[in-house]
Amino acid sequence: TSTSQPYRTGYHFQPPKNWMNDPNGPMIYKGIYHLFYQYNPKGAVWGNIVWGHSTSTDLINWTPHDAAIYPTQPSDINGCWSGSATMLPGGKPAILYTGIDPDNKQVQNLAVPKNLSDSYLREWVKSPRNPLMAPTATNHINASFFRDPTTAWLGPDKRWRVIIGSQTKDKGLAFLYRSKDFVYWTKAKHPLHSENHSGMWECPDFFPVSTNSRKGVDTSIIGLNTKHVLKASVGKIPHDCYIIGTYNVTADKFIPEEGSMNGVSALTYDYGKFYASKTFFDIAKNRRILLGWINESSTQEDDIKKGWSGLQAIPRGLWLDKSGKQLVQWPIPEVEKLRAKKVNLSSKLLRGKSLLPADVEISFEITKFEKAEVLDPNWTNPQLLCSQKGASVKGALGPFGLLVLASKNLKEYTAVFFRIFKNKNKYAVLMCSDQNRSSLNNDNDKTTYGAFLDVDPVHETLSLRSLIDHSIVESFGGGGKACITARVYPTLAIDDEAHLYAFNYGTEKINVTSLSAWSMKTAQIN
Ligand code: DQQ
Repeated sequence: TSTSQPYRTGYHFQPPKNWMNDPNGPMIYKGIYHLFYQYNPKGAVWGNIVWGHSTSTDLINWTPHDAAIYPTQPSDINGCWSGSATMLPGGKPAILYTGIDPDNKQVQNLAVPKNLSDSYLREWVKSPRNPLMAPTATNHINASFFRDPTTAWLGPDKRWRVIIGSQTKDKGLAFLYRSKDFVYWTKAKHPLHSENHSGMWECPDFFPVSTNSRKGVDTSIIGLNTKHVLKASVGKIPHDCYIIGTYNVTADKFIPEEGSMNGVSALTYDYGKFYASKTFFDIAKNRRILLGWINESSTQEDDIKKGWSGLQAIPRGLWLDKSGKQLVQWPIPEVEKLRAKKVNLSSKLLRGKSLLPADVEISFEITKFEKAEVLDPNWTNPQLLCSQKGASVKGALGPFGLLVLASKNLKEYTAVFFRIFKNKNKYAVLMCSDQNRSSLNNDNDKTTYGAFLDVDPVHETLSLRSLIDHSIVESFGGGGKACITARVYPTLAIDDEAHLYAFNYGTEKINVTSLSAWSMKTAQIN
């Protein structure tokens, strides 16, 4: 980074310049990880969309390649939108993606590698049969709401299945298609799943998770000791929401158990900024990895000035919590290779360390709960609660946590913190990321984010980890049970002037049981 570019990242993926949005077609092929992404080669705003391409051996350091998929056929001449990779028998990757045709209709296309012995998969050949799935006069698909094919899965009947995000009226849904050969696709009578009032389902994802291990499960595995997760990017919230349930392959239906795509009971990957995400199964390390797009919170004018827009989150491992009621996410261990100087202040509070970029882990212990404020039954919206009770509002048990990207005089800081409330005969933990004071530049969107964290502070340690990188703060509460990502643009707290503090503005004592902070080496990113 330089003084002219204080917001470019040290270890979060971004192209050298221009606009980036959704991660596309992540996969591992011959030991190489591939990340494609929605990219505008011509500027820092959305448009002219092609598939940018980078590869990596550790998902942290990346090598750039030329765009992999770009408009060449009538079926994608107005844009190559989001899609996913599937490993076909014999380890041959295939990409299904949305193309925008000459009438601006959304259709689904197939591309396969030109040369399977090139582990960088630099060139892709499109099927002469494209488009393979399209809105027609008879299938009642709205041509403006038909996009983002998932990784396909193979049923016991040897047929491939894929879902495509859509909406009819206000109902969000996932159309299901089947194919024997990956080329001829037939629409199933019923969608895999739908939900009223959830609006368009962008970038759906559908995959199994193990019920008794953190290990990932390959996408076509159905049955014993697994549940299924259906995720959709719900634009009107906007969040990546998910439902945990089971997949009945005979009926080809998803049977939901926990979560929804809308409303207060929606389970969300990340309660801050995180959208259009996608998982893939990493066969080399038997894990399921989640990638997500982190949009800017700055104005379009500022994006054009700085010449770029959009980051990718640090890849996260993802698994089913032992409660079976939610997912857990944690940054992949590869990111820890970037940890440099360790600042270990054991139980003492960290005061004003200049540390950027950084990785911080802190754990708290609460011994006296008597004074905890009572949770009002009307306080059902954690984000609202966090904005009403921001970092500067004193309480009893909290706010306590971290001030990151803080200027020395605390004119600027981003506060990531907890509050604990008494809730009947239990305690509720609120996790917040408060961007209100993050920058003296008031043109930025400084919305506060919040989530309830399913941790019992009486019997469990309450932990927080934050990955801090110039203009992004990714926070993980309770070992990854709630994640909140924020974009911030400090004007004072940059480079050596970016400090880190642990704080407790509550009246009650909170013990810091462990605190480790590392400065982070710069990753090789394009
Ligand atoms: N971004 C893509 C679409 C997708 C949206 C276009 C989600 O395919 O629905 O760039 O951010």
